[in-house]
Amino acid sequence: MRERAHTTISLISFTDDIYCIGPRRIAAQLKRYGFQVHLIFLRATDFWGQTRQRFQTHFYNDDLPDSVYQQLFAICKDSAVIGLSVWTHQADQAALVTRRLQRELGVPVVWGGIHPTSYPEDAIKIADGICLGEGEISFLRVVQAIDAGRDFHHTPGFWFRDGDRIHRNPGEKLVENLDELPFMDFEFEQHFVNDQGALKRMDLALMKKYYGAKLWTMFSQGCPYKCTFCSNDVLIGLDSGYRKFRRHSAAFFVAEVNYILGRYPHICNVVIDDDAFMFLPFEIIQDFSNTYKAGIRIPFFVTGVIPASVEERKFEALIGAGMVKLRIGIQSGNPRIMKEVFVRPLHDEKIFAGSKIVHKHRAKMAPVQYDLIVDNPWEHPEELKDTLRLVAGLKPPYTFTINSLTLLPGTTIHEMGKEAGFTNPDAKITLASYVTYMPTELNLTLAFYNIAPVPKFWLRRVLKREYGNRTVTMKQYPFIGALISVAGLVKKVVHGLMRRDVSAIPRPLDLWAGKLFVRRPQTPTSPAPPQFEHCLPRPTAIFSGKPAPGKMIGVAAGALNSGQPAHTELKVL
Ligand code: B12
Ligand code: SF4
Repeated sequence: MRERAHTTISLISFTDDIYCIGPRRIAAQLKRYGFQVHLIFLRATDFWGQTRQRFQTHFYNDDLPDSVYQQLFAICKDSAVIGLSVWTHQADQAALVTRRLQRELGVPVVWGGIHPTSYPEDAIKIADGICLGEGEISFLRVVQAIDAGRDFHHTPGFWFRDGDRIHRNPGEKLVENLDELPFMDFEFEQHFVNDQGALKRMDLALMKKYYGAKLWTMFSQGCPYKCTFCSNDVLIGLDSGYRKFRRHSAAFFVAEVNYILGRYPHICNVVIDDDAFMFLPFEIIQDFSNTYKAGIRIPFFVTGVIPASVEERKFEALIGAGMVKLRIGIQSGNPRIMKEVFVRPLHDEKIFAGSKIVHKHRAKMAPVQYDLIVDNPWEHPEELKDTLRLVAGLKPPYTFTINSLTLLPGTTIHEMGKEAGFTNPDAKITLASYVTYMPTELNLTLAFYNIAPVPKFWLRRVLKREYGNRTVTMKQYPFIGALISVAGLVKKVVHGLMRRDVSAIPRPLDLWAGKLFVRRPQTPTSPAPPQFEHCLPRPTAIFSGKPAPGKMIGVAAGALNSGQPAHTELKVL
């Protein structure tokens, strides 16, 4: 490994939070090989931004003010390549930023993330190159080639535009053992955040404001299913290896979380956002639980619970280790929709079993969060009533996330929608496409369960009533919808706090809630165990400009687990 303290890469994220597991991993990987990385959170939102978003029904892909562009150019000006991490609802903004960067700086601007992976033919029209699938290895190869002055257009895992030609290179091999990756980059000295219209260098105060109190991470990647609406459908189409479980060891997971907790004393919840965590074999979950309990001791939330994977002994092991919340994907209670439209098994008996286990442990657990999908153009209201029947049979306490079905380009359901005439090429995908469901009587009755079980007389009335052909033709009640959303949110927050779960609370209020209700124990300040020392972030220079070879330069490196920056010296080769 050669030190290359002088070559800089800028990475830009468009998410409104700054959790960003993918960009942080890519940044850490490049730093590991001695490159300087600027990580820029271009669209981070503060408390008011998040609050507005919850109640907004229209989102606009507005451009950035010119002052932000000037700051962005100043940060990126010495970069050898600029990488943007793009999701589908961010694609228009990413296109505007890409064009400005290309015009102003004249360096390759590449896209990675789920959008270019799902919709490469569209993305390559704008970006100079796109990364399909995971980028830790392939992007490193591109950067190394650019740095060495070699041709990078044939790098596996990437497509590149080269004049009129497009090089569609084969895929890169997936990283089998996730422990080979470095810890996520949490060294904020070279991170920048859009703080209400000004790009500022990150510091602890800004980290608190935009990251908040929950650490968003993953233990495993992969899912055995291939639901037609999910991005896994795209990934598995790209490489069947995405179906396979790949994971960290429990020891790696604990060492990485402790490295982050050591730097950020305000974090008080861990969110494990795997696709299918509960599908891991019991022995692995047990080892995870024992290692977590011994090493971390703060509450955690598991999001990836597919009903088929519900097993009491797995739940019990995790609850014993500090799991305070879980999220189960139901999606629909109708067998035809599940089988023919979503292509996903319906295991209602497992859902009921899961709800019973959580009910049994309700003194330790926040209400279980179930995911549902509505506004499905293939679903007749009579079929949506099956979802209502299923929900009515669940044991409280619970909450629901009701998503509006979004036909994402690249997925099988998008193709099905095209054939059925349900897609509109002119309609933009924005955040509202997912979160703003139609306030119809059936949807609102489902949403009411967020507050309390629906009274029997109302349930009987709704189940008996004829709603015509398609859900979207039902009468709408937007005001009642807003009231139900607010009441549901209040319930989520209050119940969560009682169980030391701050996941429903917007940043930075979660910090205060965490201080009062979670009271995180002291994190050991020892460095990572010897077997993971190589995963710790490498020191990075925080100067701009090119030092002469052979010169010793001062660098700030996050002092491992001390929460303080330390100074070491790095020789420029
Ligand atoms: C964690 C997560 C969240 C978290 C954290 C978000 C964050 N800022 O990181 C939260 C809960 C906040 C979230 C919210 C939402 N999410 Co989300 N989320 C995920 C999840 C489960 C994991 C993402 C992740 O970190 N993966 C692990 C990393 C390692 O992979 P990665 O990010 O893809 O990055 C790799 C590659 O893509 C590539 N790469 C990424 N960036 C770059 C950049 C460059 C330059 C290069 C070269 C490579 C590269 O290399 C990376 C490392 O291998 C994914 C599903 C999934 N399994 O990926 C959905 C997913 C990203 N979410 C999705 C959606 C739709 C949403 C919501 C709209 C849901 C909703 N109903 O509200 C919101 C949007 C929030 C907002 N306001 O914008 C969709 C996006 C679909 C799409 N086509 O855009 C996904 C794919 C789930 C799905 N439906 O299939 N989400
Ligand atoms: S089970 Fe969940 S993560 Fe897996 S393919 Fe289906 S929606 Fe995606």
